[in-house]
Amino acid sequence: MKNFLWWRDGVVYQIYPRSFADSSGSGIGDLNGITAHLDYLRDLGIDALWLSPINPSPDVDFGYDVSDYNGIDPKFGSMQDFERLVAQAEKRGIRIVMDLVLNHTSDQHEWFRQSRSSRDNPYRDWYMWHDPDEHGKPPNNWLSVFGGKGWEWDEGTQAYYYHMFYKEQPDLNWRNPEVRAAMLDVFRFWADKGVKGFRLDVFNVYFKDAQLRSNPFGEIARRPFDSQKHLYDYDQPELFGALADIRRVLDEYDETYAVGETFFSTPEKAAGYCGDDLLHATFNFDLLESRWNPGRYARLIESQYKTLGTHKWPTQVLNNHDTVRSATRFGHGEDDERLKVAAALLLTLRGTPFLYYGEEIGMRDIRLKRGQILDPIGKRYWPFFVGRDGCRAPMQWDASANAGFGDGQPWLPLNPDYTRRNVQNQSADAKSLLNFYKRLLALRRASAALTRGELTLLEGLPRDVLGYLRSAENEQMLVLLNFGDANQVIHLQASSLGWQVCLSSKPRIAAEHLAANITLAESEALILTKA
Ligand code: ISL
Repeated sequence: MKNFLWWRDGVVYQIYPRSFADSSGSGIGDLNGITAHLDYLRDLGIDALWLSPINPSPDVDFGYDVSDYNGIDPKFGSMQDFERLVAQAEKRGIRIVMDLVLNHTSDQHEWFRQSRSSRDNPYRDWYMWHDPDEHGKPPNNWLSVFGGKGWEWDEGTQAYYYHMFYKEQPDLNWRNPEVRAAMLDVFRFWADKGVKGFRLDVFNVYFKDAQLRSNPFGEIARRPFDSQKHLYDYDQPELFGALADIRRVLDEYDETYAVGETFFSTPEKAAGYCGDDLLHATFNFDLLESRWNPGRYARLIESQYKTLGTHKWPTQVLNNHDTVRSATRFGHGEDDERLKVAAALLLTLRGTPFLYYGEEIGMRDIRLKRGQILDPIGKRYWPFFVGRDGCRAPMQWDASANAGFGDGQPWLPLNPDYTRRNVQNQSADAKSLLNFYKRLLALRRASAALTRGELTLLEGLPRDVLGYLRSAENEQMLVLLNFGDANQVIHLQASSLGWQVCLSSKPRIAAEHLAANITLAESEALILTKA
């Protein structure tokens, strides 16, 4: 395809490094494990790997509490291992996207150790410190989104510091120019190593209300631990300047991308953070949060278009490391047919698709007993919320001991279905979900229409069917997705005859010409092209 722009036309695959492949026998996945599987990823047909954080971390939040932005955690390997991964990936046309967690550091980061050591330490103002009021109380009522109070009392210096997440994750003071300069250096450090993209963890909460106003209570809790309406602890105007600074640094490098994770924001605000001098894109969790309902998806597609316009580029996500896997949400028992429809949706919509390791083989969440839970929010809020371990189980490579993940006892239990559901089995089975992903990815890669084409929803389809046209550069693709469990007859307008089969999740003859009436099988994903 001409003018291939990786972050627009390509596909990103998220790896949770602890869980992908363990080369050392420690029970924890590592960088050399990833490097060893690069051929698999190339053959799958992806363009970039987003690695959940690999910086040194005490792992209170499994890497999302960073104690050194410019290092590699020894449990994942060395800087040489990382450099080798970047080089080996590049050889296979795969770029590396780093996850930067810049809203907060670990309380073990040297900056915070300094900051809390005394009130006149040069790093004091790098974090959000506040004196107690005359009753000894913190400045406002802000809660941590992981439960409990947001302000933590520091005995040593007799002051509070703010943490939006765990108390071991103190928030940085982004209003301090030294902090901003240090953050820009982090981008430079990794871009100089050949990293081609950055995923910015909760970037829209970097700045909080300058007046530290209290948040209103009374919202219906999204989870048992969040009863506050977050009004003043995110989406502040200063953010735009900080994003523009970041973009200027990225633009000093070749095709270097930034995708931001918004938190508690609106799609309109998320779109406002994208632009030629801001972020390239922000995550859209519409698909991930939606029910299995074609009408709902149609409305989401329309509203994405409306909020982003033609210039800003969408992202499409069905899975990540914080959410119950799509196979668990949508799968019918062991059957993967619906997951093929979901895959076709993800990979034929307008926008950059993000896959999550194991999605391509339909990995289901693991179910843990209370005593096995490792995610602190799961431990704290069980049984109302069991935490996020379920979607973080070791990758299922084959049917051998530990599913081929590694020799050591894996840090989280394997899904017992690994003896059947694994990469090796699915590679050998032409009808598997894995082979469907591969065919879809190959088709998408070769098609300007499926990547950068315009999207037009089809009207007048049966209620269970979602259909849309993608068109670009004299190429047209028609996507028909049957979300239901019964056959559906689709009547194509006479003017749009001449379609032939390009790809189907059901047995069909490739290049078969279709008549005006097409019968879609139950849970069929069908992609047609103009002959
Ligand atoms: O995982 C969640 C709760 O179930 C989300 O609300 C999550 O806290 C939110 O999407 C922000 O997530 C990001 O930042 C967190 C980290 O724990 C998540 O893993 C990360 O994706 C704090 O750094």
